[in-house]
Amino acid sequence: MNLKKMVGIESAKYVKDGMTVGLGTGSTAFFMVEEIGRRMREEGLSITGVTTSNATEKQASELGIPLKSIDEVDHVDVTIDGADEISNDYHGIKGGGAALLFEKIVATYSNKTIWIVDESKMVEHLGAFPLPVEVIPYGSDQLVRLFNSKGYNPKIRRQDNGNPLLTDSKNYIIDLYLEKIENPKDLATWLDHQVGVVEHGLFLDMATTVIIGTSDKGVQTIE
Ligand code: ABF
Repeated sequence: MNLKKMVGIESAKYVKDGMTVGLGTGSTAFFMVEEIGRRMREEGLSITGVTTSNATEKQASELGIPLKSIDEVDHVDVTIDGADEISNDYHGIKGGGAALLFEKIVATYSNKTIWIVDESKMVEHLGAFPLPVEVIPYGSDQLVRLFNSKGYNPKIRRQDNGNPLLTDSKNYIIDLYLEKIENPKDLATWLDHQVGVVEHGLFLDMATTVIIGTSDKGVQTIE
């Protein structure tokens, strides 16, 4: 079985009747949402979903999963989401799917956060995957210049037609090609203070559980 599908199905076991569940974004989270839909149909599972992107909202709606916005729920019991990189100390880079802002918002109000990945996402140090930074369009070129001056190799993420990609919040993504992030916490703090930066893809100390699909040892769950 596909490693992403394997961990998507495994993670859905953490979803219990009556829960409010943060539904992540990406090709791995896709399988988790599908499995929740299957359990609703075949086992009568009843949950409330809180989505992290328009794409997941579309998929969940088509499966008949009842949905609420993050502002309509008191809290989220568990959020299950993918990741682009997870380091040895379980920090993550997310945002390859341009959904990092809503993903971080939903994770922030979740009692548990489960990341589901295939083994290719596990790294020693963060940074080989370009770090997504969500920015307001006005001033984004100034931020590119600032990131360039810091040696962060910035690149505005663009659609095939060459126009900047717009997130669900109509912001831009600037990807920082850092190769290796020596101190994620310092970088996260610095980014948090740059005017025009809405959010970044460093998810530090946010995962309570990581479920890894491996080709030789099946599913590995780290709590
Ligand atoms: C999402 O999961 C994004 O932050 C990240 O880009 C994606 C990982 O994607 P995939 O599961 O498709 O590899 O949370």
